[in-house]
Amino acid sequence: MSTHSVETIKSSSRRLRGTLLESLLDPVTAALAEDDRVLIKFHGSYQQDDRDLREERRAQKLEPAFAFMIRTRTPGGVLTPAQWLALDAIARQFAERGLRITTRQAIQFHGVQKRDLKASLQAIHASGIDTRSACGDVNRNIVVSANPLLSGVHAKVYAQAAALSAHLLPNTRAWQETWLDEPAREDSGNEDEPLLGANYLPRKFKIGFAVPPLNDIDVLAQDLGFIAVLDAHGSLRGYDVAVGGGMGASHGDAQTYPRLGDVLGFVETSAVAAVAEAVLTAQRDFGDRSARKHARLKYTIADRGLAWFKAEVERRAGLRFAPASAAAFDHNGDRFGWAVGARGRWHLTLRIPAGRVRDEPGAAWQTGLRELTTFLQAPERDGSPHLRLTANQNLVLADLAHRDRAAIDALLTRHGIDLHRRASPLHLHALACVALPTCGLAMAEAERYLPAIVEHIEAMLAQHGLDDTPIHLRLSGCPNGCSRPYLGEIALVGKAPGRYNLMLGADHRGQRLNVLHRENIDEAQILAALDPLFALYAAERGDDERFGDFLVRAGVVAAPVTATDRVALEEEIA
Ligand code: SRM
Ligand code: SF4
Repeated sequence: MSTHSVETIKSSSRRLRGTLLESLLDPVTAALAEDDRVLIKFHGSYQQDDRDLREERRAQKLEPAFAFMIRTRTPGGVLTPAQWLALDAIARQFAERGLRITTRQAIQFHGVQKRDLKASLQAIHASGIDTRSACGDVNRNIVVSANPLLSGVHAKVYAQAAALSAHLLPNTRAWQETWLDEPAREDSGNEDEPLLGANYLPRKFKIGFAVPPLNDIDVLAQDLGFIAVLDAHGSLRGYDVAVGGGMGASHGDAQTYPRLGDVLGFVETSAVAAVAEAVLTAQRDFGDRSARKHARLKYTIADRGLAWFKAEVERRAGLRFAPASAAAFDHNGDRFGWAVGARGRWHLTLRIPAGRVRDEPGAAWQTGLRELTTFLQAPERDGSPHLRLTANQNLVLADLAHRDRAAIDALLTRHGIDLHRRASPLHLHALACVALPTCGLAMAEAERYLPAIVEHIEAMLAQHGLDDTPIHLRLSGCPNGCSRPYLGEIALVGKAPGRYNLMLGADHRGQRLNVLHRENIDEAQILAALDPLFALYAAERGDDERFGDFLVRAGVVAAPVTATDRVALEEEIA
């Protein structure tokens, strides 16, 4: 079996250093040397080019308008107000499109010039955040249920996730030497990597922690998911462990597909690190390093069998899984507006369309949130007000006093950023990946198309008297699935400019994938396909029956394999 070129680049990189330092200093081009483009991902950055300008630059015989995306490692998306203000300042000084909250609770900056990369990363580091392993063949930013309503348990789960994120970081000091100018040490370029291995993982690896009944992180879309299990008193008892979730697929390639995680069983909280190490190292050793499209854990499990994988994890972790408790999820969206938490502290979930924090006519997202975070860190605030990015690209203001609510509401209204009070349920829950102009893999618009398509579908829902009906809509510019589209009740997956695959029938709990309904259709065809389905739904839906569930019950779409089916399968093999 041949080794993929990325494996060769990793192995000859001196633990992810490559020639990055030389590339950064090369004044002739705004780009990096080819191999360094692969390596910089492990440092939390991507070389991109502005696709809106590609043709123009080509006509002018100029190199593409290269610039860099930077992504933070912010486990659970928790930020202090001071950190938000620091990131906001970096966005204004070095980036082009404000701040972008991602579907993995990170912040991305776009449009950073090569000459500003080092200063940007140093400023991020100075705020107490890093970008290590935010991209690349490593464990990525760990996602955690963001809604702090269940704050006692949530705090414990978050602490465990943050510790695991640190534990699974590579040992290489390439990041510190490249960006912080730290001097090389004796073992530099040859650091021991007992967990990740000298060639790191075969592919990206993603971990998430969910606290039922919330599934706001889509735990079954993670390579490794920990689902909190509470005892009768509401205390954290341990976790059900799910493995092998993933969204990515390629059009026209049946060998690639989205897959929901399989639940292996229950473990106590003390076993989290051992289980994570066992799953990660099993994938390190058995993942397919010859074909990157076939290298995720989901394919390792599909190829070798779930029973084999479970036994392998048990052997490596030195434990036996207990039967899973299969806690029920009720929702994979966010809860918007004010909510009071366990200690009588208040939390406000704001809607940020596609996670983009940038001033727009009528909605001063960036300025408003800057003022708000300045308010949160004022000395007269009590408690520990902070921010939590959600995996649905939204923002929670957490741990606030009741008396501060009115001032916060007024501030949000003044800046026109109180969408959580005004937007339709469709709009509130819609997700869109970045896509054009920065994503090199985009086949169609997503983030920039979101406002228009939401407006069209809202109008159609209103015609059918469904304006207040929550329906989860997800848009991706290509089948890689960065907005987790295959878990949308309605999803549009980019195929070509202006053309999408229409996927229908996921549940709203993140436990059932949708299925392809119409292929490669334009906006008029999308709306024409949805109109009769909304009419049918309005006429025949059961009490509280959700759109995705209705479509499956009514036989409009075939029921795909569900998480419950998988639990039955797991019982069969146990
Ligand atoms: Fe993603 C690649 C953006 C979450 C699956 N993703 C990309 C790249 C880096 C494009 C590239 O490789 O050149 C995109 C950069 C666009 C840009 O201009 O910023 C990109 N992915 C994103 C973000 C920013 C989407 C968003 O709108 O929020 C999310 C950043 C997450 C983070 O903070 O770490 C993002 N990507 C996801 C998710 C959702 C999740 O993790 O919950 C998925 C599906 C889950 C999964 O991994 O299976 C996802 N991204 C992919 C894939 C397909 C992987 C696969 O197994 O096939 C690619 C392409 C690849 O890896 O080859 C990709
Ligand atoms: Fe880019 Fe495709 Fe991911 Fe959208 S889904 S950000 S288009 S890779």
